[in-house]
Amino acid sequence: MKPDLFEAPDYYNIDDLLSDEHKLVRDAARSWVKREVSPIIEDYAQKAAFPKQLINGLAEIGAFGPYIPEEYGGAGLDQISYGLIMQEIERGDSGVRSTASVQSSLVMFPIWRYGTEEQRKKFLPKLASGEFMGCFGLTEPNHGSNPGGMETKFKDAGDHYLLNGAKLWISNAPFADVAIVWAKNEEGRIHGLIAERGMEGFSTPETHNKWSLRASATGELIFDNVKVPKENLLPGKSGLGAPLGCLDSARYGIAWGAIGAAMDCYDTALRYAKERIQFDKPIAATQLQQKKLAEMITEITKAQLLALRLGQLKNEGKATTAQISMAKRNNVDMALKIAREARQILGAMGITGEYSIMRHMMNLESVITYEGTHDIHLLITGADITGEQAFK
Ligand code: TGC
Ligand code: FAD
Repeated sequence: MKPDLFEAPDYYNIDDLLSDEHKLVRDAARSWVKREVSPIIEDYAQKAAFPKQLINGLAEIGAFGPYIPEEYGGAGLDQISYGLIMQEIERGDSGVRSTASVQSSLVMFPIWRYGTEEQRKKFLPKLASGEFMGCFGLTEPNHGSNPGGMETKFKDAGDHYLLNGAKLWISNAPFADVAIVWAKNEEGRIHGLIAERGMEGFSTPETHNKWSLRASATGELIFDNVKVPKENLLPGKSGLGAPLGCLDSARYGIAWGAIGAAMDCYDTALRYAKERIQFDKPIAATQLQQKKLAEMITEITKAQLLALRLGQLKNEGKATTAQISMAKRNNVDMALKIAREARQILGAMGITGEYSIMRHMMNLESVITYEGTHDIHLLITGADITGEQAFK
């Protein structure tokens, strides 16, 4: 892979709107990605392996629980810093950002928000340091966009619960130490349970043959009469709103993350277009390539402003689910379109692993599907503005 010459585009001087702390956190993540992720990531994506050696560095830049209070091992940062960290990591690779998103918003968040003080003390510091890795099991073979129909269930068996069912497409599952599992009780009410590796009847087979997010490990969670201690139930919230609340936080991070992938594709294509000579002049001097590049920077700038405003709302506790959906949907779609256009600017070179663009493009095909598909987010916006649910 070519050396990482990335220069972040900031066409509207958005840096001026960030605090010194935001810039410090962002720059630390940016240099870590350049130093540790860029040199190795193509190789790991090509061989479809998760680079486990990045776990300590992710913890050090505050990517595990950026907004979780310091008393539980988190970085105690605000939501804009969280977004900026996700942006920088996804500039390197969406799969690495996935690992951090899941750990922070889908594992640490529910323990922090819905867990007991004992659960917080037992799990959060180890998750923040990367000593424990976690995963989040909501999707099932028969229930993706419609998680409310889940079949995974648990029942009271005296001093423990008995958990049965299966989850599919679970990021980090193959190596996770703990899994936040969403399952129905005997009354059909959804609850979160903490399953721990080593519990009898709990297995996590890996899903192979992915063309996307190849540097992220994906797998199944299988529960065959697993005895879960009663103290592993998250008591603070039940119903579908509990997992959906975690998704709000993760989708917010993805809205920022996708900007990172788009910036990397744009920056690579701009540099290539200035250097590549055809018909005795740089292709950057042709109107057709300028159109592509000008539209890219316009869309990136709009996405940056959308994410920043959403971050302000989130800091004030005012961001709604529908606002988060709009940003996730818009920014991921924007990044995927930019990856496709940028790939064309590089011609044949664009399909190789010498450049990051094709990897970003394939990764973004997952990002536009997980955490609510492109269609589902449109329907969330539609329901919000009309007051009419069109899902069912
Ligand atoms: P609906 O009737 O709309 O809602 C059920 C209950 O939940 C409440 N609620 C929320 N509560 C908190 N936060 C939110 N964001 C909420 N959204 C809804 C709602 O008020 C209601 O409460 P109550 O008390 O009235 O019962 O539910 P529905 O069954 O009609 O479904 C709505 C829909 C389709 C929007 C939702 O289910 C959905 O978002 N589907 C998409 C599924 C999804 O996003 N799955 C993601 C799995 S995790 C993942 O992909 C991780 S990828 C790895 C990585 O991040 O890197
Ligand atoms: P389906 O729900 O079957 O949808 C198929 C198509 O139908 C989509 O285009 C969808 O938009 C459309 N559709 C569905 N319902 C409607 C409707 N009402 N109206 C119109 N169109 C509709 N899940 C987890 O729980 N944890 C994870 O860590 C996790 N990680 C993932 C990692 C990867 C790499 C991938 C690819 C997925 C991951 N997922 C995870 C699962 C992900 O959240 C689901 O794939 C996603 O929610 C969509 O579900 P589905 O794939 O079953 O598609």
